[in-house]
Amino acid sequence: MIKTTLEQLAIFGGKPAFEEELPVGQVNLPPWEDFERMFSGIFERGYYTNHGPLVARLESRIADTLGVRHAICMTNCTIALMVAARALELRGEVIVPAFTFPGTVQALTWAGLEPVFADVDPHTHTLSAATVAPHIGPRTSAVLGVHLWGQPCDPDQLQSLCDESGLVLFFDAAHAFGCSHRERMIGNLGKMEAFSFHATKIISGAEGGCLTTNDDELAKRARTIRNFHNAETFANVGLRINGKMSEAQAAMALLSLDQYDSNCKHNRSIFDIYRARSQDWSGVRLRDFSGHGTHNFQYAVLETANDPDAIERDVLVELLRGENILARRYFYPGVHRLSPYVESAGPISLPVTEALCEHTVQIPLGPCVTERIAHGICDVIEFATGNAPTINQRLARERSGD
Ligand code: T4K
Repeated sequence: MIKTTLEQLAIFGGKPAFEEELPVGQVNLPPWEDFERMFSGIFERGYYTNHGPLVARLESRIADTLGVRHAICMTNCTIALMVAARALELRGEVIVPAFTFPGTVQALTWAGLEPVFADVDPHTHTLSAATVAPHIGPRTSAVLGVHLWGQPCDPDQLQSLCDESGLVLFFDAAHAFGCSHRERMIGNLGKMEAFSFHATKIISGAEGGCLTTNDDELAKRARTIRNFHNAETFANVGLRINGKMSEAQAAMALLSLDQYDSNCKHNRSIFDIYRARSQDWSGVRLRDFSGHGTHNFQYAVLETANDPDAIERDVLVELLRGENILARRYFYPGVHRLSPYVESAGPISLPVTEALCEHTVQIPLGPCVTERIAHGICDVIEFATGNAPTINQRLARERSGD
């Protein structure tokens, strides 16, 4: 039912627009028969982890898909980033955005490095050469860019800056499987890139991740660090860890790769509905990923306007969640505002990051969103944006108890 009065909104006592909760995140599952077939193979072989045949197959398929020399599967993207930092022999400070998932920065800290936060570009939401340059100092060893929402993080300009300054450039590509920078697939940029195969990503191993590189020596180092066991030693690396992917994770990720094209196609069709309908929303803008290169369309990201007549971001999130549309404030707060960084970073000025943390919201996009549901979500947003001042005021009044 299309809402026509404030009272019909669930936050004001109405019936939620959807009976089932609609999560953000992909949460694609393979058909049960395929899952059974894959897992019965694992049971028959009785070989569950330690670089088994499914992990080997997955690495080769990822390398082929991305056109990269090496794909090294890991237990998740956070561990992959830690392994990358050790394989690259980084020291001292690494420049990183605060507008990202905490895992990006935590990986650096666990690798014994000092993250230095740089602001992001307001148009791309990613680091740029201009935002990074002022933070380069004598202790800087690298820049870790994040291909946020699957958009390439200024690879050409950042690479030139890092080459001039003698810095290593590597990327967190957790969001970017199947995305490209013009003709070049992400996975081939910088020295190394780290992907996530978490359940909420376009390729899911339930948990999982991988590193990619075109550098043979780095690949050997990463493969060695990934396994604490002497049996898998390809390079002299010092400290090692258990970052191995299990056969169960690889089975899920292989099935997910089989579904990649159809999942992207579905994402694109829903994204197109959001894009068309968002033209009628005032004070809320959908980030458009349909510009350059290929894209996986796994996220739908809205930005609310900094305008008293526009719907406030937190009001929009509360309102949507009331309707069982589980919108999320990704990413809030910035990592610089989280422990342990908030205590150690000192005064820090990241005005674009701060603004984005106050104005971005993710809405559902994945297998649970059919075309009908997408239109239903748009109807709610259209009503909210069209009645923003009254909704803002009524909520403020109710909160103050007047
Ligand atoms: N770098 C970046 C830029 C990242 O975004 C991430 C992770 C990483 C690095 C680290 O990658 P990994 O080390 O995880 O491989 C979720 C994911 O846990 C996380 O992987 C992801 N990014 C982040 C953006 O989202 P949470 O803590 O917000 O997840 P959660 O449990 O609240 O789930 C989100 C929504 O999905 C909820 O509405 C529930 C739904 N959901 C979730 C799971 C796990 C399901 O419906 N089914 C599920 O199985 O972080």
